Amino acid sequence: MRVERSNKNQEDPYLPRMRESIEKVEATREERIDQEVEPLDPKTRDKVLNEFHPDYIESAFREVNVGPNAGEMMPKELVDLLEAYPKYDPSEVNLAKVEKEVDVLIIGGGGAGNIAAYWAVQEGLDPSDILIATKLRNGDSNSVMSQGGVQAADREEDSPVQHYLDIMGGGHYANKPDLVETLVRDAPKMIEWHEDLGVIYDKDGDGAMKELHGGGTSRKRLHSAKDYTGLEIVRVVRDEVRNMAIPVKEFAPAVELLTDADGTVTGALLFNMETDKYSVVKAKSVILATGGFGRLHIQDFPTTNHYGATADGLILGYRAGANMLDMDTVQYHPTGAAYPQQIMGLLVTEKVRSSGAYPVNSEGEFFTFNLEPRDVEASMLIRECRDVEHGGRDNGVETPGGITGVWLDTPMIDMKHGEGTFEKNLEYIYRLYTRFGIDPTEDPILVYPTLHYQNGGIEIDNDGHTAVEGLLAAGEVEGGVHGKNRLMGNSIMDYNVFGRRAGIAAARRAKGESEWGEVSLEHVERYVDKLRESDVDMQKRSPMLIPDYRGERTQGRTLDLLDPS
Ligand code: MEZ
Repeated sequence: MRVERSNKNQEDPYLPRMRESIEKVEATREERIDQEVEPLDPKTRDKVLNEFHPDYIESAFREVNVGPNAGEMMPKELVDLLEAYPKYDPSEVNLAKVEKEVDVLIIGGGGAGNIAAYWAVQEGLDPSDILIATKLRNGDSNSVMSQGGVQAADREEDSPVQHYLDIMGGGHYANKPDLVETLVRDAPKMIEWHEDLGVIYDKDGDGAMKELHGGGTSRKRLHSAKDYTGLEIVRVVRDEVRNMAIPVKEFAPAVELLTDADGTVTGALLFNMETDKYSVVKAKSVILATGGFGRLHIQDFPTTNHYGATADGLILGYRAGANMLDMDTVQYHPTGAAYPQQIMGLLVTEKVRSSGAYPVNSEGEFFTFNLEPRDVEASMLIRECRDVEHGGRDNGVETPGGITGVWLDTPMIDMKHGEGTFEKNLEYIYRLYTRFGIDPTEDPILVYPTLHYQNGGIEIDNDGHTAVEGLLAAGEVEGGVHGKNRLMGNSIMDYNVFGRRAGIAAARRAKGESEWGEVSLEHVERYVDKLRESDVDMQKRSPMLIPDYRGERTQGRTLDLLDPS
């Protein structure tokens, strides 16, 4: 049912000066609707990235001094956590008291964790020999917040080779080729598996899968469930996990991995957030599936990420000796909500652009192709908003909170494809905005890049093994698949393909181990020695577990930036 446009009866949610700019957008819409905008050539793309992408701001990065990636540059906010002392209180930890012994311990209850658990059972493990331990509730994750779609080359005019080339090009050819090959080969099978389980994908009247382009794709291969694709997939998989009665421990983040004398991972130290007590879980294989790091608010960006995305898995894995790849890049999604303030930084799915909407500047002009690879599109938006003095074009629209954004001309979608298209295919976005009196089928919405994804992560092989014996990783915490820039819809496929493979590999490894190993925190003690040698401030502690929004910090911006005066 159509929601009555509330601003017909209420005050205009846009300020008069914003409304004046919207009038310019409306005045040019008819002539823009059939206008073609060409993608940038490779040379210009590089130039724009160099000048405007936040990854190219050298002062935002710092060299890591300890651990397997010592000598590499990473975002300062991450290095602060890598170069920090453990959080647990040794006087409260009793390693001799083991709460549970399992075959496979999965740390994280998002898409990768639940999929790994499902496939570990398919590989022959008894569900009761698995444990999913998760920081928040099972399912609280970026996986469910992923909106626009999942890529798989399953049409005649497409092929895994084409998909492979797109991923490699999008990632600036820094990707690990064998991981990309694995992803594109497995992808069509994963979509079939979803359908068998009951995932409801968008279909045409004749039952064929509706597939769209995403930024940087050479073929239409985005499969979606309206604009809550990740939620739909995790809904179904999590139901399976529940039906199989795989044990789940909620509000119980791992605060450290446990290792034996050889450095093999043999379990984890969990922290019960409700009782403040630690517990020891021994495991024959451990899978890190803790997701990404959006809540570090790198370079003070707001984020699309869920509350628990605080890089915990990276910290734990790194202390145990797992190396990381591509941590010198961060993904900023081009279209985060810039207005109204209550939703600042939340995701406005790329599917809005895939469905025909274009970014438009304050004068009502196109300034970019709408489906450039993400890093390029984000840079084009930043260029349009930045003032001339700093090399930009100063064509953004300022919000009452002092943020500058550009219009995403959402009414173009119904104009191109017929009334009702937006509401039917982009239900979430429609509801998100109408709650604030903005009808995106009538008015454009204001957007600006927002921190969205950790392009890199812990290096894995094709089956999710890390460099550390006994430790596997799956989903956003691992790296290598996406190189220096992920394309839309490959994160969902990543957590599916490598969640499945890690679950199977962990189960196989566990079946080959007759006994549980010894558990110790010796690897942490060795890491602490190195921190001391590097004179790291003793006050610094990690993993973060929960972001701290007390004091000045809001959703990624300090309060003075939001002060309209
Ligand atoms: O892959 C993603 O990040 C995704 C699907 C996001 C989106 O724009 O919807």
